[in-house]
Amino acid sequence: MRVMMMKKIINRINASKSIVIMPHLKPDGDAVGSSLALAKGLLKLNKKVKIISLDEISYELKFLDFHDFWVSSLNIDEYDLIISLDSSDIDRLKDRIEFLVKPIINIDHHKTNTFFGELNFVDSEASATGEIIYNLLIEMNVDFDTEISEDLYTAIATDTGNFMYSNTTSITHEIIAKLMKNNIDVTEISRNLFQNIPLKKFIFDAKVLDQVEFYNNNQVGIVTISHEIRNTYGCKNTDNIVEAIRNIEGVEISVVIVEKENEVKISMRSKSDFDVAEIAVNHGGGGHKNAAGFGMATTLEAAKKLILEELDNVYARIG
Ligand SMILES: [Mn+2]
Repeated sequence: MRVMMMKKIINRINASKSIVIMPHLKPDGDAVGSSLALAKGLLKLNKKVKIISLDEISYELKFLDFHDFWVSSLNIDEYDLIISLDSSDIDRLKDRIEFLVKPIINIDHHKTNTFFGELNFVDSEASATGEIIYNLLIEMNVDFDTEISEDLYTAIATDTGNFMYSNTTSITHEIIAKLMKNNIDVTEISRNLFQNIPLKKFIFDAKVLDQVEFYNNNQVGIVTISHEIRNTYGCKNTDNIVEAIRNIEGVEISVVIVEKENEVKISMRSKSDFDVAEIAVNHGGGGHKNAAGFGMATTLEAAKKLILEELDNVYARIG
């Protein structure tokens, strides 16, 4: 099945002249890294290619060479194909709705993927979309240079929590071993990705982490982040906070509730077998077993109450 779908996608790409790549909104390391690797690979195959995103690339990913590809606007009439990367559903592209007027190939690894494309390659066993793009570029006989290898290393290293999460497999490490043969500097990449926090962000994190509350015998850690404090420190990305809470001894589930313009965003992480994607899907969101989220038009306090009730129900069920 997968081999056939990969072949269909390659045929479709071969038949195309100009391709727009769409990573999900608020692109993370996997979305940015796989988009850049695919764009650079397609350029080698003489395709006209751009990556469209309305978001700025996050500080820890700016070391990747994105300038020739990353645009916030383009003339969609000049393109004949869209490739969506790392998006579980069409809502993750909805900020660019006016560009969604060409056939879509959907490539992703979220088990909650809704198969919204004309062709869909969804492999929930892949640790990152970067793993799928690695295989696609191999199948298309693209020569892996240092840049493409760095982009894919970044995609996989970030989505596996630097190879710590349960999605990391022997295949992940086999791919990484092959990428490392292409003259990439893993120490330098890791420094950029993980040891590069702006001081302002660090102070913001310290203030937020001071407010974390614990429930269910300290197995649940939860914090709310107001619009005001995010604006004061200019901090958009709070993924590291939900991860820091999860990293505490005995914590099984961490929850960060962020106040946005017209809604609140609930982001959850879990250890071991607790499936937070189930809760997210019930509320119209998505994700993976150990990392998921959703949005809601409500207040911070109401969202917190709702999550605590949901978790109480789950705890009552699993004991
Ligand atoms: Mn991903």
